[in-house]
Amino acid sequence: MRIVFAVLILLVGIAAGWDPLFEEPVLMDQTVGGCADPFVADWNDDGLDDLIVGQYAGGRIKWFENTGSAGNPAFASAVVLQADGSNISVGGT
Ligand SMILES: [Ca+2]
Repeated sequence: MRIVFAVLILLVGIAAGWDPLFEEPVLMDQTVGGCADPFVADWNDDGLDDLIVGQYAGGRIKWFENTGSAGNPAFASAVVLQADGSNISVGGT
């Protein structure tokens, strides 16, 4: 079953010790599977933080490349991450 994520908020933190400061949230209109678990990481090592989203439904991990900038992120459509030519599965339903 697919669940449409109407809003996904990306918090870009600027850490100052244990007192983080957050930028304005970025709203996304993307479709991911149920029980999504987003994580921010620079997956392709281009200096821009991307979104890595694990999902329970289907057990897939999706990469949303940041095609914008650090201060104004925009995200490409999802790419299902693979290893050895097969979709990575982390279990789930
Ligand atoms: Ca990146």
